[in-house]
Amino acid sequence: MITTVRDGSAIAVAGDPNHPMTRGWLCVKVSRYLERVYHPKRVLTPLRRAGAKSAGHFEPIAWDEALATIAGRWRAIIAEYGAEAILPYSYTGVLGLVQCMVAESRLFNRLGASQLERSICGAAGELAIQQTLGGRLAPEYSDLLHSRLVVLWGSNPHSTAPHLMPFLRDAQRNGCELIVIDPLRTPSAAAANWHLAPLPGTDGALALGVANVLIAEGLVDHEYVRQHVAGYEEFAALAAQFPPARAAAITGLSAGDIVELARRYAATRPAHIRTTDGVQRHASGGNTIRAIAALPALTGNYGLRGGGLAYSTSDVIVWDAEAIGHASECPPPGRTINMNRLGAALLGEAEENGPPIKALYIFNTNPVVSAPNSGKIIAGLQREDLFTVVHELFLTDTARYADIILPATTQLEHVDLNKGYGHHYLTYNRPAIAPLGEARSNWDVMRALAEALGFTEPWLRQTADDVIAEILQATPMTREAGITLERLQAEGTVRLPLPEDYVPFADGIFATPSGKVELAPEGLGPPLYRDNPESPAGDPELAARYPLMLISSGAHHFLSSSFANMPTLRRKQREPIVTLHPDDAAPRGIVDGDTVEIFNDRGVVRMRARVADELRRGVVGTVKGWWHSLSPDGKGVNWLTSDRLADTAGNSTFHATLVDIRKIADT
Ligand SMILES: Nc1nc2c(c(=O)[nH]1)N[C@H]1C(S)=C(S)[C@@H](COP(=O)(O)OP(=O)(O)OC[C@H]3O[C@@H](n4cnc5c(=O)[nH]c(N)nc54)[C@H](O)[C@@H]3O)O[C@H]1N2
Ligand SMILES: Nc1nc2c(c(=O)[nH]1)N[C@H]1C(S)=C(S)[C@@H](COP(=O)(O)OP(=O)(O)OC[C@H]3O[C@@H](n4cnc5c(=O)[nH]c(N)nc54)[C@H](O)[C@@H]3O)O[C@H]1N2
Ligand SMILES: [Mo]
Repeated sequence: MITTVRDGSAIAVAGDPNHPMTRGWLCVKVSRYLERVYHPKRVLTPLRRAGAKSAGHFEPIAWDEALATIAGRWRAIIAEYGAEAILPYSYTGVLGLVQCMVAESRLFNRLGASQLERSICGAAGELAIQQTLGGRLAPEYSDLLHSRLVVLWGSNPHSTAPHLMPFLRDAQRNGCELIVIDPLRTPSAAAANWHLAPLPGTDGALALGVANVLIAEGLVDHEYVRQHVAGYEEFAALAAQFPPARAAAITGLSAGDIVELARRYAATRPAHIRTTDGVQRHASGGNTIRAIAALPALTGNYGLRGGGLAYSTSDVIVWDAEAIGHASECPPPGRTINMNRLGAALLGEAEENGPPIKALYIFNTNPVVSAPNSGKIIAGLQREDLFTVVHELFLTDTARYADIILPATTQLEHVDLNKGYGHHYLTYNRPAIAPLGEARSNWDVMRALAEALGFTEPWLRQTADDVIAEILQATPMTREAGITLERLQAEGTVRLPLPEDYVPFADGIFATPSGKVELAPEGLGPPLYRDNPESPAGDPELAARYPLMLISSGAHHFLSSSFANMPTLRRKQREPIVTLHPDDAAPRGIVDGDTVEIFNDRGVVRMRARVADELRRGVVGTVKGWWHSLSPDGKGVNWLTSDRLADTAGNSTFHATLVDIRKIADT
């Protein structure tokens, strides 16, 4: 991204024409980034609560006073309860090396604070890929031009990865076939040759059904399996239990469609599967991704240009962990709190393995809007004895519950180093303008807090540039390739040292214990299928009361709850809308445009109904991101979602949510 600056103010942002991914254009959200930077409601000074929690009354204070207050409260809490009573709560408001990874680890390691299990997004998928392939590696977007078949499996790049789309469209123009597997007919699905709409959370059974057909019809690449796959026998024995008829009964697809999917996938090479997060925010998310990741192994698609599987490119470079967190110089790590259980943790669950949480330090995240089961989180944040600091750009729904709010910088105002989110380039984020008002970056606040707490370690005092230089030097890949801070500053974007024709796993070597694709890893076995506990199949009694399955995926004009307070983008996203199938709307007396309430035991949320046959009967769809405070009755979708954890890595299960919907009289 290139920013044009005049007299110290940013006046335009544009994609870098020389960057191989953005190629001169930005997505609908980031192209309006200046509206965010210069938003009249940015928080520009530290603030102290002046009134009841959540009332939204704050008064400005000086940084020195804010820092001294925080250090004083933390010292007192540590003296009485120990450092584990402090919980840092952060996610990926920024994804950079310094402002995310280093900022979330160093100071809190030094304190011995509670650790946060950051599992709200893709932890199940990440671990599943790790277990199966040994690391998260994925092909370049441009390799789609070599694909003859692309399967988008629970992935909606039209909205969530727009820079992929030109490559996909070019591939389609070259004759590549596109199959989309999604309970919703997303824009990505509408442009496909074939759209399959399984019941949510049943993709594990679908993948096993496809494997069953591949095996039964002799479509397996046995030479590839012999050389590069471990656990085939165990996996095949499991797949034998999922003949098309059974997979059809579970997924709600026809047996014929499952057979057809397997045949087309096996017959068209290279075939590329892109599976991202839709399928894994379910109770069996990890097993589902493992089952899907088996299919390229059975057909010998790994290592083929235009084939393989795309989940994430994140492990193509793994930063030196010690340089990031300096954990070896710190007290033993505190107990771990799962971020999806924030409400429960604040309301007593934390005491099962340590002291109560007495202090929260929230940054890079907006849990009141974005984390599951909002009602519990809000109840927890209202605790009078809880000392909450929120470092933010805006007075978000979360910041309203803070005792102290600290003003944060935007990407235009701080130094950072970004690695690819789906590609293989490193980009140095050079600040274009000075911080607005008294805003400080995440890392600068950590340095200031370290000083207020009296810590003298040099790695708590470094500038962001020094941090980057240290980590580039400590990480073998960048050190050996001569990728230095100076080079990044000079070139902006630098390709990772990978061969020009890089295709993951082209050498047939996987970083697993066996060196092969593991279909039944030691201690795990093959990827078992289980019904979502919160689904009609998993809990018929609950489904009798709440028969509709609610999916809330990424909004086209928001990034989670970020950007959802920007006037232009809010106008484009219109209002909170729930889409129902005509056959679900009719018996409820709901017509297009009605105001409705979506409800279950966790909450009641008001939205506009849209009636369309864009999704399966029994499935209703909305988006994540609308702020509660900008929603019709002050409640957003996560009042409805479950804080149950998935099978793998303590992942969230947002899409495993049962609800019902009723029409309400228009007001
Ligand atoms: N515009 C925009 N872009 C974003 C985001 C955003 O909020 N807005 N969020 C960013 C973040 S944090 C992430 S993690 C990524 C996520 O990006 P994606 O992986 O694309 O995730 P989602 O949009 O949550 O879901 C993708 C699709 O999965 C479908 N789905 C849900 N359940 C199932 C299921 O059981 N089976 C199948 N087959 N499909 C299912 C949904 O209908 C949806 O169309 O996007 C990133 N990009
Ligand atoms: N219903 C439902 N809910 C979901 C999902 C879903 O599919 N359905 N998806 C989940 C997923 S995939 C994710 S990743 C999570 C995301 O959830 P969060 O990580 O909470 O993401 P956001 O809601 O965008 O909140 C990020 C906040 O960070 C702030 N921020 C941005 N830059 C900075 C900075 O430099 N410093 C500081 N201090 N703050 C900054 C932004 O202003 C914003 O308020 O949401 C989850 N929530
Ligand atoms: Mo995410």
